[in-house]
Amino acid sequence: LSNCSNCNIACGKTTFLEYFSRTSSIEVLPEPISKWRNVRGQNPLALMYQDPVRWGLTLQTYVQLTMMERHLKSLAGPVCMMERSIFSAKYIFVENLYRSGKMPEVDFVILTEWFDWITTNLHLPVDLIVYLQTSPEKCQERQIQRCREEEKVIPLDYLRSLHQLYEDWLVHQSSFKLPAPVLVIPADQDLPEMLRLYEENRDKVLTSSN
Ligand code: DCP
Repeated sequence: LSNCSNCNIACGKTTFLEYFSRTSSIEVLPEPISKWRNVRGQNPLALMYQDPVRWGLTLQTYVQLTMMERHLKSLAGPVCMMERSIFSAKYIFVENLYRSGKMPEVDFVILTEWFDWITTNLHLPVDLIVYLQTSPEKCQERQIQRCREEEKVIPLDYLRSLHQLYEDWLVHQSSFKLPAPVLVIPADQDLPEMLRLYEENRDKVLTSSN
């Protein structure tokens, strides 16, 4: 059974997953970002940030494929956690490109056809969504600190739009259908406080997927 940790860019998903993989016996499937940065020598993540109108469809098609693979893999183990999901890829990142005028309608429609086919014809169950709720300002701070080359061009407004889409989907529950119940963990605090909060939520995080 599977859990998805979800949040804005650089909110601390990796720390969250590392914590639970270190302190419990669950299987963790990290976000396949290394593939998005290098698929047979190509870097669609960098291309998307350089020119989203031209390369948004390219990256998001590949994200959708790698996420689908992860969901199918998550069915193999007893308890499994993954970073993001095929749902957040579509409802947050693709939606944001489209709404901000950076994805042509025809690209959006084709991705939607693929997404609808996949989610209708394949069984991709999710048991719990863990939302690490961070302010866009905090995400920017963490993103600048980690200094990933492709992300140097991300403006605060981009993080704000993603944040709004996340809030509408997971907190107000007013936009898209939820594939699972949501556990919200506030995540603006520093590391020791975050680890304390993870521990406090341990049972909720682990038992909902048992
Ligand atoms: N991305 C995207 N479209 C998606 C999913 C992700 O454009 N459908 C981008 C956003 C980031 C990069 O991929 O630039 C990796 O995502 P995160 O930064 O959220 O992943 P991290 O591993 O860095 O997460 P965290 O910092 O929370 O540990």
